[in-house]
Amino acid sequence: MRLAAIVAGVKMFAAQQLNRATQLILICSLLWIEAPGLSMSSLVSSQTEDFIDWWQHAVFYQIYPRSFKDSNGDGIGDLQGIISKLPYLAETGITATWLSPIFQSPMVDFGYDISDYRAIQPEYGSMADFDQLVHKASSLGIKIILDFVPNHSSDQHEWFKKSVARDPVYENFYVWADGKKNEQGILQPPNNWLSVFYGSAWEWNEQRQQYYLHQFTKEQPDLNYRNPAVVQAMDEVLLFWLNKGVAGFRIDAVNHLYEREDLADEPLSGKTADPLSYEYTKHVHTKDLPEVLAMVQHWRQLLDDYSAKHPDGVTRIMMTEAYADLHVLMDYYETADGVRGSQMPFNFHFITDVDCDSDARDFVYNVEKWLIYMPRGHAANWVMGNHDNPRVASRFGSASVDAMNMLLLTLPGIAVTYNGEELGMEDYREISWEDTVDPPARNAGKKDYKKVSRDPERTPFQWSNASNAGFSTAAKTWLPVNPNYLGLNLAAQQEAARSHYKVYKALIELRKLPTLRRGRFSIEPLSRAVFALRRTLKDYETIVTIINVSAKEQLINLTDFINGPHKLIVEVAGVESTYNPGDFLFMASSHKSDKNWQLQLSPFTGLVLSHGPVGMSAQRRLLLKQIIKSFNVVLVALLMYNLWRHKWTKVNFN
Ligand SMILES: [Ca+2]
Ligand SMILES: [Ca+2]
Repeated sequence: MRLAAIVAGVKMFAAQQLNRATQLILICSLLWIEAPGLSMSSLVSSQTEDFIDWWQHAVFYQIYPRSFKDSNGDGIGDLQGIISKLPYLAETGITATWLSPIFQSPMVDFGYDISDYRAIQPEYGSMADFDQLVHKASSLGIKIILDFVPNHSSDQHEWFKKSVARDPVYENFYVWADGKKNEQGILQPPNNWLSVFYGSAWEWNEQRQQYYLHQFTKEQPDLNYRNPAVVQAMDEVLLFWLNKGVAGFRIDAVNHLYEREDLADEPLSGKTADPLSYEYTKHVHTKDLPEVLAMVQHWRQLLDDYSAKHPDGVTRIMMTEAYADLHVLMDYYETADGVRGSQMPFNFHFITDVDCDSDARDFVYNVEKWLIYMPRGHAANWVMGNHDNPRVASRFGSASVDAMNMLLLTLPGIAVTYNGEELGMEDYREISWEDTVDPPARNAGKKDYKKVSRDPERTPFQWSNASNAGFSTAAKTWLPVNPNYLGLNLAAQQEAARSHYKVYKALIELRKLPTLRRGRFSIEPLSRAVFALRRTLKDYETIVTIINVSAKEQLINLTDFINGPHKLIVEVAGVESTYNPGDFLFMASSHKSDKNWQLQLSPFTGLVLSHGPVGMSAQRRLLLKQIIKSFNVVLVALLMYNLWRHKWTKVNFN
């Protein structure tokens, strides 16, 4: 009907204004766009696409606010700094970002110790700044996810102060316990539980004459989720921020929420002789308790109810942080009896299970295992980096930056990028002891701090080669800027003909293809050095990503993997690649099988290729699609104008 109406409209318009030749061109061009079955129609037809919710194929860009952009020259990143860079995110193609904590905090653990869950940390800005951030982000099509830190508050939170004072409302808001006297009559913590950040997980409070639990620093007392008033109070925090317009939450350290009630000792692991190291015990009573799952499901219900009640229809989501067994993570998605929890139980396997020594089979196995275990009907997610782990360039080597982004952004589902990874920023491991601020690094002492410090991956974002990498005008920034910023910065990469940033941006653009949004997926090792993944969708081009994870150049025969087409198009090639986007690669025809077609891959590089059904690169076709759409809009506008000028009754079809 739509097609018929448009054709009739064009005929009417043309009958009055144009000669026959022009009429024909107009009608043909519309037929070309609208007619089903023609390959080009796949470029504009979206009505038949399966429903994909906003988050199911998004790239979530993690911002570490303290290091992103300083707007007022105090050396600390802030909300106005983020606001000023939202256009950069939009231009890059980012549609969702999650912010590490921005709430009021004494900053013992840089915002993961919150003293007021409903206030903005003054050095980051005001609530008005936050409202402006949400508003501006929304106008640019970017959704904001906040970091929700439920396991513990700061010891400076009013709740904790009142709990210490045994205020009846807050007395049981935290996990308190009496100590045990040893044989010498000296008071000891109630059990052998250890802090993730080293030492006993218990701290004596003189005023209350009891120990309190802290799974992280002693300034981060654990909240008591066995108290319904705590659950209620935290629900209200979530609703407060939902009402501010956020699209969901990243939930911090979720598997530490509950501890065993009888405070039994944890068994020894045998992994280390240091009784103060977190590795000394097996955390069977302080981590991954079944009650965690029930709380995640409770929060999911809260988010679903909120989304259902709001006319905008936007699904509010949660992403959960838990370094846990695969079976546990899959239950977060959905339990065996069908109860749904987190939309995104973070998949940290690219951080924890592969590194620069992994071969192609390790990578394939790493991807497959998540997909094999994931319950049907859910979206996979792939986290390539975050503020707690060394950067991609430092884990896999700087030569692998483009290949890892190709992998991340062509896998099915959700991609998570830590700020700076689009440039291939590197850890600054040589930060001096004097400049080191990360709590576990300070706890480890001057001799060992470099091994555990998270400061190296948290240094300021490298915007340009200006002073402090364009991050701040301060004399001293909160963490030193990596001195490699003179060569490695965004401005340089935006100007260069080829750069990590340009590769990243091209990959995000490519992700708009229906094949990458909802195509089927397979992955295979082609050798120990090379693996390839394939995305296919009926009537659309196939996308193939090939990655060489070895230090040697590889010649690859793709004949078996690709099976059929004679021509491949290079969609994305890395900075060091010998190929260029738009290059055609021709395979030998079958009767010349003695000359099997080979592809050359430099060490640690990847390529994203496409083939069929149209012999044009997907990038160019996306551009053409925009042009056709614009053309369509102009035509419709002309028709509307004509309808307004000439009544239908006056039309004389010829
Ligand atoms: Ca600032
Ligand atoms: Ca806890």
